[in-house]
Order: sequence, then structure tokens, then C-alpha cells
Amino acid sequence: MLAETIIKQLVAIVGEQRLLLGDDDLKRFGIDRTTLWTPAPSAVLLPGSVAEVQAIVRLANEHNLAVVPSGGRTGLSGGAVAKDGELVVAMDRLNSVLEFNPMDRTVTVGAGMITAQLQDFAEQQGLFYPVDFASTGSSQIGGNIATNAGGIKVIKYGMTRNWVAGLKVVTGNGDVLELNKGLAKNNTGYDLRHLFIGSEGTLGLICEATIQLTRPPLESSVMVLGVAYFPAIMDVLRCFSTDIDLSAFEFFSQQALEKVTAHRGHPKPFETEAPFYALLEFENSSEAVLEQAMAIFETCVESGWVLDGVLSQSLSQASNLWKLREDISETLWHWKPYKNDISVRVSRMPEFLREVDELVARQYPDFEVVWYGHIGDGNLHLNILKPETLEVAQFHAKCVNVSSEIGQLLAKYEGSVSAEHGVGLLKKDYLHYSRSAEEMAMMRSIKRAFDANGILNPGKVFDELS
Ligand code: 2HG
Ligand code: ZN
Repeated sequence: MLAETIIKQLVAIVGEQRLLLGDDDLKRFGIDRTTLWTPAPSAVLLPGSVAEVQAIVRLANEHNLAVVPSGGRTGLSGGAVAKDGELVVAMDRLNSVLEFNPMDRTVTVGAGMITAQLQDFAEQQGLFYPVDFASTGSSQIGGNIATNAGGIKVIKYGMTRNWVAGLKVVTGNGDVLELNKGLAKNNTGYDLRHLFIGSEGTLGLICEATIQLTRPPLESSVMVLGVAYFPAIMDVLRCFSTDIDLSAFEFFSQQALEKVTAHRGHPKPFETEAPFYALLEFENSSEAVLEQAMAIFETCVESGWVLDGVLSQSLSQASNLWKLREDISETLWHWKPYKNDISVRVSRMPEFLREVDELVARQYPDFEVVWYGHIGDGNLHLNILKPETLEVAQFHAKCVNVSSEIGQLLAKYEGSVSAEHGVGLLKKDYLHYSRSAEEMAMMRSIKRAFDANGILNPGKVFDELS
């Protein structure tokens, strides 16, 4: 419960309509896509300017109030969860285009702009914003930056980080910083912009971003291939990526396909059943590219890696094939899955796949395990489905044990315990498998420099300022 005097001061900053205290609002704004925590913020604030954000942070410092920055809350690691009476500062109103520069091909937007709106804006200008994933309809650009969102085109375009040319942030100390100012070249010491990208709201609140846009791709073709056995996916990737500039290389298991077709009513790509499927996308720049893709497909069949396949013949067929992959995550919510989002270098994937597959089969003999992900980036989403008969807490306890084993395996392969979803609350106990004690100490020092009182998103990524 917030003291009356504090409520009055917050109202003086944002106005009465922009301070939400009702139960429904607290529940809605206090949680992301995770289901393990109960939202319990003390208030939700909807600032309308950078100055208002700054005033909130200064007040929070004065009264030692914790602040949780909030975007579209589509995160999967609890980074936007407010469960301990925090102030949620939601960026929804900072959502406009502030400046478009056609010469630089950059656009400066408020952090609350929805990702799909940014993609649409780019398209209207004859340009392209290439970071893409299933939740673009509700995720916000500020949240994408705070979590360095990845998605389905990373193999060609990289993560969100690659597209941030400038940031305006309010640090935890209440200072406004303008970082990099849209420059393509700027070697003037530490690039603080990159510290904020992926910092999950622990260093500052991202208020505005200057985003680099690019030329739109040519029309693309999509192939879905039925793969005969798990490691063969990597052979297929090697063959295609040697000769073709892929814009996506995704995979999913037969279980994932079964669930997504049954629950969404999507047709299967072909009759032949395969244990795994690969989805490839490439620009359809000439007849020669298509012929080459078909020739590689034949080679993959002859080598026994691929059982069947389909190549899209129209844009609508391509988009239907994409749905088989993109709708998996949403479909699986039905089973309250425990999510792993892990990565290793692509070159180590064949070896790693064998070991992780063996570990999962040994540790989860009674659980349904659904494999999918951005395997072309070395990134697996391993979803363990909760058996109906098991309580959430018991299920989670079992998964936590296995995650430690997966963490050890990742440490052996020098991989990551969170490839693209961030650490938040869900992965912080596993961070040490990917980051050394020295790195963790440096991260704490950096946190202290930007947020001396530790008011910003406390308990996310790592615990306490020791
Ligand atoms: C995806 O690739 C998303 O579909 C979600 O990153 C993954 O829900 C998941 O585990
Ligand atoms: Zn993903």
C-alpha cells in the first residue's frame, strides 16, 4: 500500500487518470507471459513524457520505492513481473513516431510503440524493420530493446541490438542520457547504448529509440522439410546455407506439429510423417536460386536426411507454412510448459544435440517434451509439458532439477542458458552456468553505477547488490 502523500506526489507528476490502483489494472500490468508469480504491484503509472518518467524515478529514489519498467509484457522470463508492491511504469503512451529521416533510413519512436506498428511504418516508407517474431502485435519496441529480442530472422539480420542507432533513457539515478544519437560511426569511448540493450530494465527506463531501417527483401520462398533424425537437421542446414542466403532456418518436432495442427486447424505440410521438420526461407531472387534449392533438396533426400518436403508456390502458402512454426508457443500454453531457451555455437550443435537429447530422455521419461526453435542460430526452445495430474509446484520442482543438469551441459559446451528470452526471474539461478563470477561482479558494479539505490527492477537478472 502506498502512503497517501506519495500517491499525491505521483498524481502531481502524471495526473489522476494516469495512476491506476484498481485490482484488474494491478493484475494486468504486474505480469508478463509467465505463470509462476502472482502480480502485486502497488500502482501502475502511465507517463506521457520523458520528463514525467524522470520525475517518477527521482521520487522513487527519495522514498526508496522499487520500479518495474513495463512494455508489452510478452516476455517469457518474468522480467516485467511486479510481485512485491513495486511501481509499474508502463510506456504505453510514449508510442509515437518522433522523427523519420529518409536519408539515414532511421526512425525515432517512443518506447511504447508496438513492434508491428514500427514494421508497418517502415513498409509505408518503402523500407523494412527486420526483427520479427510471433508477438509483434503486442510487444513494444522498448521491451524488445530491453530484452534484445531475437526471433525468426536472426540468421540473416541479427538481434534487436543490430538495429538500435540511438537511445534516450532515464537511468535508475534519474539522469536522462542520449546515447549514440543515430550515428553510424562513433568511436568515442564506451558505447553505453549497448549496456542498456538487453539490460532488462535494471539500469534505466528506455524512453525513446532511434531505429535503423533497411531495404525490404525480395519476395521470399518457404520450404518445409521432413527430417529423418535429429542430427540430420544440421546436415540440412549446412547444405542449404553453403549455397543459399537463408533468411530463416527453424525447426520443430512431430509433437509440435501434431499440437499446432490439432489446436489451430492448420493443414499439415505433407502426408509423410517425420520426427522433425525444418522450415527454411530465402529470397526468391531468380529461377536459378529456386533450381539450386530443389537440387539441394534432392541431395538431402538421397543422403537419407530428408523424407519429404514442400516449397511454397504463393505468398499465402508461404504464410501458412510459417504458421506451423509461429503458432507453436501460443498453442503450448494450454499445457503450462516449463520453457528452456538455450543456445550453443552452431558448429557445436550436432554434438550438443546428442547429449541434450539423451539427458532429456533420461530425466523426463514420463513428460512430454516438445522441441522447436531457431536451430540455424544454435537456439533450441525445449518446452516440457505439465502432465495434467501433476501440481504446478511439483512439476516446476522437477523441471528445476533438470535445468541444473542442462545448465552444466551448457557450461561444458560454452553455451547460453538464455539465448533470446532474457534472464528475468526465471533464469537467474542458472546465470552462473553462462557467466563467470568475475563477469557477474562487473555486472553488479555496472548496475550500481546507473542505479545506486537499486530501485530499478530489483531481483531481476541477478540478486542484491552485494
Ligand atoms: C518462439 O521462438 C518464441 O516461438 C517462444 O521465442 C518460444 O515459447 C517459447 O518457448
Ligand atoms: Zn524463439
